[in-house]
Amino acid sequence: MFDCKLSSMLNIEYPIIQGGMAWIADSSLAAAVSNAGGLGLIAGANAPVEWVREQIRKTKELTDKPFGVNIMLLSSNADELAKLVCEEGVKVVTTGAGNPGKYIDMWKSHGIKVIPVVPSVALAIRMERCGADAVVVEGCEAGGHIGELTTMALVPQVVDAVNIPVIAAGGIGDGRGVAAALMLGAEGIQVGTRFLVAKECTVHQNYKDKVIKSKDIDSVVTGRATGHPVRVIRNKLARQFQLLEKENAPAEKYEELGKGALPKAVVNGDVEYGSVMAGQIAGLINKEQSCKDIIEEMFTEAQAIIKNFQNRI
Ligand code: TUI
Repeated sequence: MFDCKLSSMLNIEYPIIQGGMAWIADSSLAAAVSNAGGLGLIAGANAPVEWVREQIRKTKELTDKPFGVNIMLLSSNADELAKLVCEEGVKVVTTGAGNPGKYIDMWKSHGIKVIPVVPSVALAIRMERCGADAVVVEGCEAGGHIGELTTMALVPQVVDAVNIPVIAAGGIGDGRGVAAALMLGAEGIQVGTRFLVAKECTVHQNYKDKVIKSKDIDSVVTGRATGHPVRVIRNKLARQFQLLEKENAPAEKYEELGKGALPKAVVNGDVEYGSVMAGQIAGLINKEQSCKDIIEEMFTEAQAIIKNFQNRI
């Protein structure tokens, strides 16, 4: 239906890839997104290598469609995960929170499609020169670790600067977002926050409810002072981070407060003292749905919007 370079490159039906949400994106979510015609991803994040290997193998049992692994480059075992995806025959790797340049040749030699997430034009150009197959251009509307620029401003600038396909991310939660991203010149989209509330997403129910209840202004960015800004839904933990920022506290204080905060919310369901990473589009999301319903709804809406505009011009 959406005939584009990205769908043919990745051998998927819809040009949508799932965000590699740390502690959340496991085989259940990845396989459901892939079975629905998108590209599902397993989050490497800080997980033990053997857990990631098991998730890759489980995903292969749950789907015969392509899927990928996201490698978060701030994680201490990024080197091991970079090798693991080669050993396990993973077809696609996305990366976040850093420059994956040193791994690209190894991944390419194993036939892996490499899609770094970039927050700037400069890094997109560097990634293209290093052999990346596409880039995810992520605006600061996204949840989790973010850059400075918005999706609206960044996507067209990267589209003008590179020849590889651009995948827009950050603030995309429905068909209007899909259509807008395509208008900006993107070949596809990456979605995180809406998949948080997917039926197949195994995040704690309290986390899903927090996303569903949140309104437009309920996300905040913490950690700017440490150079690692992270967008989360506001709660008691976010307020404690904001107080540290006001006091100009040393980096160790942030580390102490942030330690284990993501699993506290994801696994234990403590959405007051845990870190509830989600994007600004959370305010638009109001129900749990299957991945299939989410993807089909988004693309049916986008197609109707685009057709409607074609009739008006
Ligand atoms: O990576 C993400 N989002 C994430 S990772 C994550 S896990 C985490 N937990 C606690 C603290 C920090 C992270 C949660 N959310 N998105 C992709 C992304 N990558 N956004 C921004 C960037 C990025 C930033 C700088 C990519 C490259 C980069 O390069 C800097 C350089 O070295 O040139």
